[in-house]
Amino acid sequence: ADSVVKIAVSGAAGNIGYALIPLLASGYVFGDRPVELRLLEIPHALKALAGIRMELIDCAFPCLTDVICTTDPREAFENVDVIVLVGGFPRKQGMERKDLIEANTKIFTTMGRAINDVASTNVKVLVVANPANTNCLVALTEAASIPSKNFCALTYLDHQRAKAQVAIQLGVSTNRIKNVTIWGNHSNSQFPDALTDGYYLQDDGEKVPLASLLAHDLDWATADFVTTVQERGKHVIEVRGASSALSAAQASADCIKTWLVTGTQDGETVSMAVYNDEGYYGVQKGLVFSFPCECKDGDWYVKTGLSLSEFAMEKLVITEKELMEEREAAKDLLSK
Ligand code: NAX
Repeated sequence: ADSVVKIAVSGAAGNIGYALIPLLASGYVFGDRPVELRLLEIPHALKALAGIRMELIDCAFPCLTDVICTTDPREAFENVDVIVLVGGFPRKQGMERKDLIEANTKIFTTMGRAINDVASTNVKVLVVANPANTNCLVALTEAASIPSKNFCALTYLDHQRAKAQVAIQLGVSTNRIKNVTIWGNHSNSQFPDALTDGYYLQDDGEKVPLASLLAHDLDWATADFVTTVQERGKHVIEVRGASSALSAAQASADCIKTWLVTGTQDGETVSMAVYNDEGYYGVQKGLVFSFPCECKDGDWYVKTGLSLSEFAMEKLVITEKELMEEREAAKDLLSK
């Protein structure tokens, strides 16, 4: 029989947690492998978490072997295969970004140290909580004994948002859009890119470049499209009255599945924010930056050799600058 996949989820009683946990427990991500869940929360959410545990029992998922609820990151992370860090300090009205970074750097320092001390060196960590790229950087820096390749931050939701907008514009179904890229930060500074060579529409056996299909729509592809994707999260909050949770959970599950279970299809890439140890595309080393990635056998590889326009390079510099500022703000705290 297959070995049990042990998965820890922090912030498990929150909005995204509530939508993500069933995707992990039902076999959507890991097929019929048995799953053990470690659900991590802060004390005030422990009662709600106990309620989620009751609901999980009532789902009678055939693959779910155990659900452990805890407030101790060490208990949650010990010997697990996958960690999804969804729990963080939310941005409150009037809060400045530097306050958000401060509150979350503390949390992610704790997470990183616990991962360092008790997790297996093969553990894979997906950071969802904002500011996602910098939280991921803090965690992997603190978890010095774990390879940085084992971490990523979620930009898959932005990737799917970008594909969906291109599909709507072209009047085709989203699953026929192959490859777009979210470059940089999971924030408004990100660069959603639909025009680089190698992005295409799958049309029966034929691959039609998006750049040629969008040639008459360049104003849209370089302006409206970019801001729509950048501001999609904000727009969902305005309309729904709460931040994206269903789509964020689905993207988290799909990111884990692509990274760790299925890999990417031949010729296809997904967007993942990963530790830039190589200086890919001229981006400063040492940032967690979203790139087009291929996944195989549980590892990601940044797809290199795409030929970026001058316009794209300018956009990359903007989001790189923001990530450098975030890193500086977090570093100041780390050194204290
Ligand atoms: P919620 O506030 O509903 O849930 C967060 C949960 O985390 C709460 O239950 C809270 O008790 C818990 N928590 C806080 N500090 C913790 C700690 N130190 N240890 C363990 N648990 C802790 O937020 P939700 O809507 O679920 O969003 C979660 C995070 O995802 C936020 O940071 C949000 O900004 C971020 N998002 C990231 C996205 C992405 O694409 N990367 C998109 C959606 C979302 O905005």
